[in-house]
Amino acid sequence: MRVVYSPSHLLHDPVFEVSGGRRIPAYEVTGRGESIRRALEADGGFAFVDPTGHGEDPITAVHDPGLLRYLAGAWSEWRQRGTGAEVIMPDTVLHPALREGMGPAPEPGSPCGRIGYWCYDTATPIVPGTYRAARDAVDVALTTAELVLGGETAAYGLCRPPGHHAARAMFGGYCYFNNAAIAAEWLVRRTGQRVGILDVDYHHGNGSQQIFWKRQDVPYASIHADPNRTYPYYAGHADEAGAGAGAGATFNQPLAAGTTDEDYLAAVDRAIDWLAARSDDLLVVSLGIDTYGQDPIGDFALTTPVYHEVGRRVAASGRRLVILQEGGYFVPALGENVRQWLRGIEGRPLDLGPRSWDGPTGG
Ligand code: OKP
Ligand code: ZN
Repeated sequence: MRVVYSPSHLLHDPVFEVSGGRRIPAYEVTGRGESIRRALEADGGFAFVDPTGHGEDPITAVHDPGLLRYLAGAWSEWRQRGTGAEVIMPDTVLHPALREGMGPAPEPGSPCGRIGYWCYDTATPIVPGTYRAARDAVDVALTTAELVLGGETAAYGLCRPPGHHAARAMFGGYCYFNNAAIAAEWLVRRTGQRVGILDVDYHHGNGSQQIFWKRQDVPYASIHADPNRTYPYYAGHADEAGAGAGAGATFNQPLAAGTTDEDYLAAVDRAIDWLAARSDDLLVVSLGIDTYGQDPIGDFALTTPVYHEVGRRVAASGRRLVILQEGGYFVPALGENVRQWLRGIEGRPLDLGPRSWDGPTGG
């Protein structure tokens, strides 16, 4: 399988985030991308490809051009302010009730106003290399989509930073641009087909859901932790099913803490069947590995072999697959779990060898 990878993800190197009122070490770190790169290189069955530039148009096909403009200039405008802060992070955000009944707020002119206008949380710091890395992650996604249009049955894009929390006009949740949504929209425009999104990250992809909420040509199926207990808190409930032309084209399966391999596979089967009835030849997969039992921010109980089986079942759906990395924060096993997932896609056997975290001499 072809793997699209860019070392420029290393430029996005946040040190901390603010979670539950505490300054904690960032979870979305460069080591994640390198764990995956190393595991796929060591496997020997993957061919690495560089991304190619696709410009701004595929981004503004999905996002507010103001969001792109903001992210492109955020670091230099913040630095000119001269506060010496090491990251850009909001202290004041545009809560919808602030202007309830009064119409939309204008985009502010001041740096502190602008960050809270576009960003909704304190988990998604902007550092000097963030914009370059986020733009290149989009190109990784689009190059992966292009490989599949060029005839590959499946290809994998090592997107970092991830994307599925980024909405049309908002970023957050470690995500800046919605890589999967941009790839799906690009595929729709290229092929005229209905392109499904299968989101298997532990968190609900509120951004992807928002972007395609009123669309029937990009059905969105997500399997995730119940938002009543987990980020992103305000979306991903089972009764959210889309609206307008997109009524019935969103399918959420919120799951309980402690979700097992067996529970999870049943949800995967339901999502695959649901998508099979609503999409044509192509699927974009938002591949998160934060469903793993040892993930520091997840509470599911999945084990390494289930990733191989999920991959096998997704491949058995017969769709051509654009597989894009989202989350997964237990770095020691992240690369191995991605590797098993992709081996499952290719019909290669589960390989719990000596290199594997869960293998006989692993860990
Ligand atoms: C990104 B992806 C909880 C903080 C959660 C953000 C999590 C973003 C996950 N106190 N912070 O879906 O893996
Ligand atoms: Zn996640």
